[in-house]
Amino acid sequence: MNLDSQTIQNLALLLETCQLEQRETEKVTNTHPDMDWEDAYAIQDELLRRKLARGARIAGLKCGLTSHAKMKQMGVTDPVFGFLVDDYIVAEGGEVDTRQLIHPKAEAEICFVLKHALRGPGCHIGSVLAATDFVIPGIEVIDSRYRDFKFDLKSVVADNTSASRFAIGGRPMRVAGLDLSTLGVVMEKNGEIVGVGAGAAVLGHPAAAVAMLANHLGRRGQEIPAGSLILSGGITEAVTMQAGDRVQVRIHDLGSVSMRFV
Ligand code: OOG
Ligand code: MG
Repeated sequence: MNLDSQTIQNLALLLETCQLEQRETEKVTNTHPDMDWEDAYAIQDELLRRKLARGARIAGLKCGLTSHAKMKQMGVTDPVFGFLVDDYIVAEGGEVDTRQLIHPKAEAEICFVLKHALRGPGCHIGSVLAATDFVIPGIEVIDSRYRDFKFDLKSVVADNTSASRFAIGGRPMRVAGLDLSTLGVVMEKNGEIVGVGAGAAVLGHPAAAVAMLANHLGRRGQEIPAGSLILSGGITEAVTMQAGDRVQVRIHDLGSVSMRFV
């Protein structure tokens, strides 16, 4: 670690204030070019600590930048991981208030709910499928606190991987008998198709993203608890949303989920 604990607390406070007041900031590596991965996740941990102290509950975990479409869109090379709290939950078909957000974008995701805990290192697609209760379609709304949605990997980790809202819905399905890599995904904005893809867009198989998350947490002495919801990462590019827009994600065999921006 290169940053002291006061600096980590200050940066978490800055990023959370930006989130709560819908303000953009410059990426934290501009002001702290020497920060390392541990510092980045320590800032994210401090953000979580602040939210939990105010009464928020963990609602899930997320993998980000797991598809080539997303990595290319954001100009980065590796997946990142973050958390979701209960304030971020949007009902299936529900409304997202854009006044609470800076510059939201929506993503189509395959989501996992675990029946057993997963503890890395050593997790692979097989361990994830064995621990999965069901998969279900999801929409993640990301809202980077960085100006113009521009960042590098450490900055986006510190900013909890742009997490801001999510909805799940459709038809929960057991994974036995499903081929998650060939599941077709269609994303529509206001009834027009804005993205198409398949599960394999995420690291060849979306369960690979969950395995990476378990291995990442394992290195930090943590696990994915039983019952967790995990967003495995956007299949297609993220799509900008404004008040008045409606987004719908349809996944083969898993039905659809939608939300409206007001
Ligand atoms: C980082 C978060 C990306 C995903 O599903 O790839 C993400 C960002 O692009 O702002 O959530
Ligand atoms: Mg996402």
